[in-house]
Amino acid sequence: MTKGAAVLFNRFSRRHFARIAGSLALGMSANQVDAGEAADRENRDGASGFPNGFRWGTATSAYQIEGAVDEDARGPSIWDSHAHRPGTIEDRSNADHANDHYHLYKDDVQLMKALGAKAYRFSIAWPRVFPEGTGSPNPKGLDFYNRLLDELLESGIEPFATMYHWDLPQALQDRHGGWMSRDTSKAFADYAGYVAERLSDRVKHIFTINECSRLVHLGYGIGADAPGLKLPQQQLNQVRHHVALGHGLAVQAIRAHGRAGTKVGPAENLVICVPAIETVANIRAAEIATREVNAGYLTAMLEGKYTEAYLAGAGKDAPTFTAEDLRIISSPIDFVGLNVYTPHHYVVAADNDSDFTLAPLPASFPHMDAPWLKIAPEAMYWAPRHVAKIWGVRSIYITENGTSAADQPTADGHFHDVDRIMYLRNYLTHLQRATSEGVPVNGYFLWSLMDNFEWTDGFEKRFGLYHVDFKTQRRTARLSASYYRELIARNALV
Ligand code: PNW
Repeated sequence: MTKGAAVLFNRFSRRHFARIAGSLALGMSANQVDAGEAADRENRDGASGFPNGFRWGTATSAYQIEGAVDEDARGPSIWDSHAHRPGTIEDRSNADHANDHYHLYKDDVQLMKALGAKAYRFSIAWPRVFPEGTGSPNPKGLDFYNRLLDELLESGIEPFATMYHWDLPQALQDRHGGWMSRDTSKAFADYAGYVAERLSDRVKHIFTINECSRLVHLGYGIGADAPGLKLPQQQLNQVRHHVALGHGLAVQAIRAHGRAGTKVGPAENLVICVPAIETVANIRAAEIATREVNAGYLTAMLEGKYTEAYLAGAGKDAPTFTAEDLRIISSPIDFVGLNVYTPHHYVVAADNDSDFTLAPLPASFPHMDAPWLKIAPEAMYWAPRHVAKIWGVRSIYITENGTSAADQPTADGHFHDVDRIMYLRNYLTHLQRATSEGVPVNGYFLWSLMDNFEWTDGFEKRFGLYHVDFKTQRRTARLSASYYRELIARNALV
């Protein structure tokens, strides 16, 4: 416990004790004690609040919720093909219908409104806008997002759009091997510029690519995600370079075609390095490690170079690139989006060449409803703090945070997802630690508004504040929805 926290703790417990003692002596009623508690809570809010104007929102992505894959001339995406390939999805499902959000978007905006959320992060499906990836745009595809934006703004919800959340037009996979070719990076920028030109009158914040590292690693490295490839190391490193290049080209295209003042940045799943013990030496080691383990992505985007250790480690498999590529990759951005779920490494300072050791997570490390979702609330402190400290980033959004939970309905139809509430409360406590120390986090998007198609886990893993019955499309608020509504209303921890 920090010194400040210890002092606070003592003050609260002393006062609490005095109140209880006093109420017993005076024979106060339970109600009066409650009033005392309310006062206590107000005091606590003062110490546990978030900055004024902090944006609270929820997040989703196109393929995971929209459905309507054949409607209004949408082209096929690599995820349509992947999900229809036997053996790829845990429950043999696909997202042909998913949440039918394409038709139910108005109802879904009402779900956000009921939370009091004032921001929403969604993604635009590239194959709706350019069914062939490039060439003729499909106005009917873009119209869906026009309708969605109008609905959001009418409900007082600020839209934050992601340009690429993994649903590459299949045509680009067929023509160029997807991100194996820099033609895809260029096509991405053209599409992003086209969309920015038409939507930036209403969308002021744009994320380029969601989680470069996952799409590269799972899509092209181990082949679990679309397009399901297992490339050798050199080609994989080249894909990584093309994805980073696509980000940079899109930043430039969005600036060139969007309205003045349109803000743009990536939505990364930073590989999060937590100091194992919060000593000065370990914190320093965790910062050094963060630069290295993110060398292909955020480090390149923010520094305009691949680190020596990254290139040396890749050796003969290093990607081919030009100095101009690196200038593009590091085009100035307005903010960094961070998806924070889980710690990736605990770091211990070491007297070796790299100055750090990555401690492997023991098998006993606790996790949520998915084995990868290890529980470490402090990841929510260290991720933005590292990004602000190492690179001097002045605006950060938590673009995703949340957990799946396996709650079953009670006899009267309630969903008491108390483990999700536990997870959120603890992560948000560490987010509050960060903002109260001045780490410049401007908003938080909870993943997810509602249960949806969880990629290779199909519909088996449920991340929603709202439960979805996929047979009837009925949405039911879970207890965590009440938790989040309460937190938003107070702009403080609950
Ligand atoms: C994110 N990790 O994926 C995606 O952006 C969402 O589309 C997805 O539904 C959500 O998280 C839940 O899985 C991640 O291992 C997958 O750190 C894995 C990790 C992080 C994010």
